[in-house]
Parts: sequence; structure tokens; C-alpha cells
Amino acid sequence: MIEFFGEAQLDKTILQNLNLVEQQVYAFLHAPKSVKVNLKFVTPQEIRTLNKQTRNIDRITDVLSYPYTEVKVGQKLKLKDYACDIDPFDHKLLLGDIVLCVDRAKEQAKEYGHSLNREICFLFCHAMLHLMGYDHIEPEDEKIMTAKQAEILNSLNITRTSFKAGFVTILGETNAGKSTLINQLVGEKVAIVSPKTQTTRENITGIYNDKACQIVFLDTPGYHKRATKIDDEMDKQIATAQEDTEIVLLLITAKKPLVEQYNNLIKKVTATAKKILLINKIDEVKYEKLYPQLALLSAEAKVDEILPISALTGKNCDVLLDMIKKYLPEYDHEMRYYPVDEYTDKNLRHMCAEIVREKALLLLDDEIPHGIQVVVTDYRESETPIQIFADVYCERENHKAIILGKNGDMIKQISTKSRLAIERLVGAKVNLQLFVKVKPNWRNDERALKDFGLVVEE
Ligand SMILES: Nc1nc2c(ncn2[C@@H]2O[C@H](COP(=O)(O)OP(=O)(O)OP(=O)(O)O)[C@@H](O)[C@H]2O)c(=O)[nH]1
Ligand SMILES: [Mg+2]
Repeated sequence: MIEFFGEAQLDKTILQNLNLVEQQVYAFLHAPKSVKVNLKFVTPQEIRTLNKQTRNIDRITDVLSYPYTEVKVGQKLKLKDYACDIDPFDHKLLLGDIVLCVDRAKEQAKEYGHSLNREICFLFCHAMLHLMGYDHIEPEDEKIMTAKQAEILNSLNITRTSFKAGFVTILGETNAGKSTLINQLVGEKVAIVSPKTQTTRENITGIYNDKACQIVFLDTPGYHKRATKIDDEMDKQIATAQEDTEIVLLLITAKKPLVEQYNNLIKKVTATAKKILLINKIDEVKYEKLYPQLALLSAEAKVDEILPISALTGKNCDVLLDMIKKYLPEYDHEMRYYPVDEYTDKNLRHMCAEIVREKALLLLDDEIPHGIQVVVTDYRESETPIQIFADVYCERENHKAIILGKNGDMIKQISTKSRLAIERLVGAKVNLQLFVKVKPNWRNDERALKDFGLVVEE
């Protein structure tokens, strides 16, 4: 039985769960039913005073326990051994006082990214174990206590109820590595990548799933100078990607001055969401060179977190996922915006067209790739091999000649590389046929942009 003291204004379910935790502790430790504890809710100032008075520590802590009865771990608690300590009114043995600071627990729940219910139950269980003789001064004892605590809370399903879900938008200059990062985080190729600038032209959704979380990432076109109508559309894509997102990842690269990049980027960000600043491509620079710049950046940047990563090698991407999870909203039920087996919002036709564009970007020099758009005109899945027909648009006749190459060599290379990548994607043999076409100045042509699906609906 718990006797509550003090104002906590806690949800009824939390109070019920505390009773369950208490009963479970007794059940797991084979304690008799006629025992009780006092649970006192206090303010941060009160727990600080108690810490000062009883532990000589000037700090606000989460929970304190004061045993009245000496109980030894592993020793069965028998009421007859404590006959003179039993309360004559209710015939129960008081194990001790637990003092809990709800405000501190609220802060910790936020820090750990889980519910207040889970945090309070955890703290209470921890304190109950102290009253039952457990402690964590020696590492060996700590192991035993932590295991028992997990066993009790797991049995009540308290640790497993939380689910995290939300939207995360990746922003940054062109070529910073945004598409490489989304592919790394999702574990699938959702966006094409190339060393050329302005590779990504529209927002692409990539979905990360695990047992307790779904993160919907949005890759965006990189910030770059405007020259044609397509650039205006790309700007609109970036703007819409910042609406209704929980977190923005701001990507800069370790290869250029950090503070300058940050200042340029932050000016363009409109989202009011949490901000995580990522310094990408750390595999390409020496840490000693980066470190002083990082120190300057930390002083300058007004963001929630800063993290150096390599999207290419995956370095620190696990840390990034944990960081993201910390800031995402928590649900007490499974909350998925997309089915668990979906990893992008784009269909196969679109992904095939993008693969062809990626290979063209990789194989062609300079200006031509930016004027290329690929459209899959036919996709016959029922045939073996799968038949795919695609038009490759460029802006001028002389560009067409370059894309075709001498004796059709270039288009053959683009086609072979694309076919192999598409076969990996669809897991089947493919026959790919490419047709090079000219659409003069299409990047400045509203109609053509609309036909290519590159106009943002307002
Ligand atoms: N060395 C190194 N290269 C990287 C890293 N991340 C990305 N790159 C390379 O940087 C280039 C640009 O990568 P993308 O992912 O296409 O960049 P982006 O930000 O999506 O570019 P846009 O779509 O044009 O905005 C590619 O050649 C990548 O392989 C990294 O962590 N390390
Ligand atoms: Mg990109």
C-alpha cells in the first residue's frame, strides 16, 4: 500500500501505475502483503533542502528514499522479525519514505524523450528497490539492481509503451550531401546522388522504421543561385518542406569555413522547428583542422544540437538517429504515417527515371546534365525481362549529339549503368530503352515544367 503526501497533480493513470509498480516489487521480492511505503511529492526547492540536510549535497535531484526497516537483498522479509515496528492502527510494516520531485521528473522525461508516466514509474521502482535493500554503489550491486528494475518494469510493459514518430526535413546548400544522408539514414536508395550541383529537383520522402519509431525524412533541392523558372519551383519545394516539420537538419560541409556556411544557411531557414546542425564530410578533413572551427561554430550557432557526421561512411549517423528520436513527439501507441514496409513516397517509374538521370549526371560533363530530364513512358512489369521505355530530354540539338556520343557510345554507357541499377532496385531482369529528345529551354518553360511534374501546386 502507498500512502501519498503532497500536491503532485499527476494524471490518475500514473497514480494507478505507481500502485502496480509497488505490488510488482513485492511480488518479485516475495514480500508479505502487509507492508507499506510513504510517497511524498515535493518541489525542487524542498528536495534540494532535503539533499543538503541528509546528504550534504546542494542539488535538486529526482528521488530520495529513507528506509525505516532494514531489509537485506535476497533475504525473505518476515513480518514476525519486525513485530515491534508494525503500525498498531493498520497492522502494516512501514518500509520507509520515498520523496519524489515531479518537476525534476518532467525535465528528465523530456531529456530522455519518453513519457512522464514512464519516468515516474521508473524513479518510484528505483526508490522502492532501495527500500528493499538494493543499492548501486559497487558496480556489481548496480548490475543486480538495474536488472531487477528492468525485470519489474518490463513485466508491467511500462518501458515498451512509448512510440516516437514525426517529420524531419533536411536542408542545405547544393552538394552538401543531403541525398547521401537520407539514403544512409533510411538504409535504401531513395534519392539520387552526384558530384554535380543541383542534383535533387523536388522533395523526396524517405521513411525510417524500427520497432518503436517511424521517422519521415524529407530530402530537398539544395539552395543555389536562381537562374531559370525551375529554380523558382525548387525554392518553393524548399519552402513547403519546412512547413509542419518537427525537426530540421541543417547540413554544411567540413570542407568549407563552418561559421560562414552556417550564417548563409540560417538566413534562409524559415522553419520554427528544432534545429540540428550537421557538419558533413568529416571523412575528408583532419580533426585537428576541424576542431578550432567547431569551437567557433558552437559559440555562434543558435541551434539545438551540433554534430559532425559523414553521410557517406555513416559515421555518427547512429548518434544522429538517437538525437532525432529524443526530439520527436511520443505516443503511447504505435503511430506510423506510412506502412512499415514503405520507404519512399515515389513510385517505381519515377525512381527508374531518376536513376537514368543520375547516370547521365555522372557520365556527362559540365552544363549538359542540368538540362536533362527523364520520363518513363512505358513500364511493362508483366513481361520478362521487364520492359522499360524512357525519354531523355535535353535543351539543344548539340547537347543531344553529346548525350548520344560517337556511334551512340555515351547513351549506351548511360543505359547499361542505369539498367544494372534498376535491376538491383526491382530485383529482376530489365530491358531498358532510352530515346533522346530535345525540348528547347524547358527549364524556363512553365508548361514543360508542369508536364514533368516539377511545379509545386499552390
Ligand atoms: N567524402 C564525402 N563525400 C560525401 C559525403 N556526403 C556526400 N558526399 C558526396 O557529395 C556529393 C554530393 O552529394 P549529394 O548527396 O548529391 O548532395 P545534395 O546535398 O543532395 O546535393 P543537391 O541535390 O544538389 O542539393 C556526392 O558526390 C556525394 O558522394 C560525405 O560524408 N563524405
Ligand atoms: Mg540531393
